[in-house]
Amino acid sequence: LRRQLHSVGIVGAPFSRGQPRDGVQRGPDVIRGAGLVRKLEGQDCMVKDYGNLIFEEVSNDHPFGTTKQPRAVGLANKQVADAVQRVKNDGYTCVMLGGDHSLAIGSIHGHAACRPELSVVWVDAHADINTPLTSPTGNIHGQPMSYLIHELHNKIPVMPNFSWIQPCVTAKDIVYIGLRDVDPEEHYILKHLGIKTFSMTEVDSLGIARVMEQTCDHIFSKIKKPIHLSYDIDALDPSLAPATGTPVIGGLTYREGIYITEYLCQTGLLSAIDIVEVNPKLAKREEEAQLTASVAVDLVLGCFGRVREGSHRADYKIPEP
Ligand code: 5AB
Ligand code: MN
Ligand code: MN
Ligand code: MN
Repeated sequence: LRRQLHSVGIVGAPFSRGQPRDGVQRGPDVIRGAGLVRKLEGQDCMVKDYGNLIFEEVSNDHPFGTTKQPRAVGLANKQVADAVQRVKNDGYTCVMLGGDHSLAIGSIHGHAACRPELSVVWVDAHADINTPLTSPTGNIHGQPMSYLIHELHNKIPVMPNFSWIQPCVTAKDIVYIGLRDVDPEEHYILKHLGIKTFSMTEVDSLGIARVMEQTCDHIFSKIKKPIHLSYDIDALDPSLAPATGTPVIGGLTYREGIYITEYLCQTGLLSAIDIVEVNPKLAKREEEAQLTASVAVDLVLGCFGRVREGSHRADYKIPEP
């Protein structure tokens, strides 16, 4: 088996203002601390770590309607978009380590600036497609997709520090996997736009292998577009990923979670990846934080050629006595 070589550009986004819980800004450092770079290099990836972005405090960031901290979220996402664009222009597959899931706004926006024809695979317990006007919480981490979809453009109010955001994906180029906690308004939006979804019910009925076949049939129906994989760690069952802000029982198993990454890797079209919502501060014990971070690392490794059958270098020879 010949192993493909990958070049990986890592951007840390230590940001938490898209939701109320402290600690998710430590995600990038705990994921690195679980050996991300060393393990990627150990599977022959060429890795450049661009370090963490530095986000300024935003004062007087009062709610816009019910939407919380719009100025901080808008500004941070502009920085993420610029960083992702740079990583793509440097020729790497981009890995954005969050931080909360509001950061997908910037990550997908920056990616789309370099790859205008992309598809999005969103792996999450939640659909994160509330508009500012449907959101039951006002937390922007439950809204990122709504800002990015052309078909929702006329439903989005203009918010402070959001004016740079232009919709850049089409409803038919999006697939959801792992859904099990969708707000009624979000469910309407998903059905109304005809977005392809594989909730946990479909994962149960089809099995993850057929879910991934059908995912790729859907996103590659016409041309082979680059893939943006946005992976919320809460897609996984809370027994595997307890250190996260909005855990939901009944999630993906470790094997299903990893299978998604292995399958997308072998398409050769993975172009940018988000790993978000790892919050070590919400672990009940240190082991829970470690477990969540190490599972996050395994997801990234799966995206870059790790296969469970094992692998070897193309030039390997059995030593002779
Ligand atoms: B996450 C909820 N739908 O809009 C909302 O973790 C939860 O990035 C959003 O998927 C969960 O606040 C956001 C109730
Ligand atoms: Mn989620
Ligand atoms: Mn999410
Ligand atoms: Mn969450």
